[in-house]
Amino acid sequence: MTNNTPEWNNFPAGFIWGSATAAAQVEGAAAEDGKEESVWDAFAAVPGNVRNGDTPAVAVDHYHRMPQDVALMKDLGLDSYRFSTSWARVRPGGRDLNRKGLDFYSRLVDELLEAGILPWLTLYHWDLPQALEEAGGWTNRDTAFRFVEYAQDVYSALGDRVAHWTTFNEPFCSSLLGYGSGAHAPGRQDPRAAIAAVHHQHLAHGMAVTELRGLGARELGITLNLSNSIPRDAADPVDVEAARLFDSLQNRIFLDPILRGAYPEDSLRDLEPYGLHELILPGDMETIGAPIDFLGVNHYHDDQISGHPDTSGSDGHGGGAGRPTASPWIGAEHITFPSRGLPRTGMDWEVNPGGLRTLLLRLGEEYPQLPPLYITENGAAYDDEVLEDGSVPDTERTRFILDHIRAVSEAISAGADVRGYFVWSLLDNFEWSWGYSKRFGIVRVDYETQERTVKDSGHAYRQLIAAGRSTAAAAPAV
Ligand code: PNW
Repeated sequence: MTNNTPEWNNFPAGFIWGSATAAAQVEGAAAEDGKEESVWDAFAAVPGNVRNGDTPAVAVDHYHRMPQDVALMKDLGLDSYRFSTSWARVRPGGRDLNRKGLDFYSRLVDELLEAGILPWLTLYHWDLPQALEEAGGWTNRDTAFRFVEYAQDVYSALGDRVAHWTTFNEPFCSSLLGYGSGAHAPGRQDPRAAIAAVHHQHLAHGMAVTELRGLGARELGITLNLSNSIPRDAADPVDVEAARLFDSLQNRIFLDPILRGAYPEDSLRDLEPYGLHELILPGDMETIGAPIDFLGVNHYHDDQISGHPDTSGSDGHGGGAGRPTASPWIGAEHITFPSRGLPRTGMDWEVNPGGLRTLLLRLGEEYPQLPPLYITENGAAYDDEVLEDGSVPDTERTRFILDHIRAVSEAISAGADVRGYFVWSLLDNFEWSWGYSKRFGIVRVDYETQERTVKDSGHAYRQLIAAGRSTAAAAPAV
């Protein structure tokens, strides 16, 4: 397959090609230089929560191998590196600043700038200090205020060198999976707590945007994991209603408050039994709707939804990898995800690149005040094979990435304002409740030796970026 469609070369000048990771997934050094436990350290310490008893304690040792990892990014030709700062490293107990922890990120940013790589910083990629969880975590409104203090610390140390600031990564996961289904840390299974976590993370986002804007931040945004909600049978009212509920919980309860300063009417009605109304204090929605400069979109799969019991072998969804989980679909626990018979990745997620194009175009149609978009994560887990010469011929991942990049290109041709694309992930890493059993990297990590090897997908991505730079027509063949 050669990707020589006319759309292939229409990426706008300055389009950012990057790759992403998150602190808890790569850093390790979980108890070093003053870092204390995050909810993920605590969650992983409980047997059964994470596949094979894996923990983020060592991960891929990025904390110690950071300069080599930045050299690797440079070698791949990345324009930008999307990483997160660990709250439990910067403010270990959630309250006092740990200068040594913050210094790590300062060194990382210097190293990136030295290599000509744009730092793209996310403040919250799920590693809440455990001490704050013990005070109620995201069910406690006070946590939003603690978040703003942490954001101020990071901004005052790095604001002179980092232009792109993302408040939250996928609040869906850190609220509905963390407090609703229990598949993610802190592992609570309480629908009211999950809804409180949604609202308080929104509030923390809005307050931090206002605060950092006041301090001079130039590019502020949030990253959401969005997914199409396709009714199994558009003529079946049961499926249509299930798709509405899914869309509300997966997409619109995040998009609408942030882009319109209001929860959707139907979501407010659906979630009244779980206390959403009572959580909203005067002024909250204006705070949450503070203007942002970009929206990050993470996309892995799109979803066919039904309101009927599933008989077709459900597409893998939101489930945990070990412990029994509840449904994250608060008030819509009955919805199912019938298979469409599409190929699946190692996460059991169906592959449908055209879904990304549809999603990007829908955002533009439904949200007139939509800021520029960046694909902040897209990628796939597969079981990689390592050949005797050490190479990793990950053909399926390569195809997945290139097909999705083509979908982005098609969306741009059709009018979507997309300005960058970040592959998830730079390195194989700690895949949350799946531990180290799922590999998303374009670079393989040997977990015994910590040796890094660029996979074929990494080579293809390097070639694609280089081709774009030289404006050559050639895209890598798969
Ligand atoms: C995202 N789900 O996580 C995250 O932002 C990454 O940290 C992660 O490694 C990547 O996608 C791959 O999973 C998700 O169960 C984890 O619906 C779980 C779900 C969605 C996103």
